Amino acid sequence: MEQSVRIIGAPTDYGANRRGVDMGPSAIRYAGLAEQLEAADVIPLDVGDIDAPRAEVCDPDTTPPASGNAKFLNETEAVCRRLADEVAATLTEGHLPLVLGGDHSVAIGSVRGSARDADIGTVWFDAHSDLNTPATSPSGNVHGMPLAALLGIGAFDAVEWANAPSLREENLALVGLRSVDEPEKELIANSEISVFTMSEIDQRGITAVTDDALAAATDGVDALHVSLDLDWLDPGEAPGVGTPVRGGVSYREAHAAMERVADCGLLRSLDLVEVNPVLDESNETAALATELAASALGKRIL
Ligand code: Z70
Ligand code: MN
Ligand code: MN
Ligand code: MN
Repeated sequence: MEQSVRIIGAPTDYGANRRGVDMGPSAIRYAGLAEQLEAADVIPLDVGDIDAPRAEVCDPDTTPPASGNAKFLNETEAVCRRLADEVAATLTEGHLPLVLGGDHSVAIGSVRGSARDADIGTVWFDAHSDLNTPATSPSGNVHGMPLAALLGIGAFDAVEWANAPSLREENLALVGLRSVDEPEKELIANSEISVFTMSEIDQRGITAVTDDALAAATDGVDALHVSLDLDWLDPGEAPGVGTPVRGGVSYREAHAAMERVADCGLLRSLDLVEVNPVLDESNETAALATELAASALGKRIL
């Protein structure tokens, strides 16, 4: 039976410090997502975008978390609740959810939705570790916090809408790190999270590193969620992202990693986030996102 993929747009930008990632879903569709998925022999279904409020009509101040700063947290909660329901319903109906961000805070919803009826592991392809809490965040931007939210760290302890209680640190792997804040380093050192920096990719190669990340994430679970922040790639390949960081993976490394994701055979749900068409060149970052989704879903050269 052919795999069907349901495209779910989550057009948020208030989790990031730059405007424009709310246009990610449109840009990724316009770049030819449906055609790329067909080339991967999957059936594309599109439910459009979930409701997300415009930043202009929102108040960045939220009911303060226990301590610290988390801008637009009320809006983030509303969108992530909707997205988790949509992702869970998509899986119940037998389709693979493909979530288009939006800023990376939407992954709180997609991971929670994917984890609702299965034990999952997660591989996070990102320049950043996204493990800040409202108390440690240098920016107050929630797109730097989704993993702390899902793991229930700091002010996110026992916050029902944000936590994925079945996601174990041991089944979380971060790949491609090169911008990690000091409190995040400390948190990682005291955790069971598997981390693979750009240095390790340089030394061991993308295939060996990705295979180790997949092995850790899928050990003892049923299925895999992959969250792909396009700032994982080098800005030379992917200029259209909210927070470019030099020294990222190349076009070929990114495809090689996504091909390993497909080969592992356990992919349950996928995010493509942080595409910023305002900063892009001829929509090339969105186009790259469609290609990488196709590779993760099994598209091959021959
Ligand atoms: C920084 C913070 C971040 C994405 C930037 C940056 C986090 N660690 N995440 N871009 N996708 O503000 O927490
Ligand atoms: Mn991120
Ligand atoms: Mn279980
Ligand atoms: Mn990032």
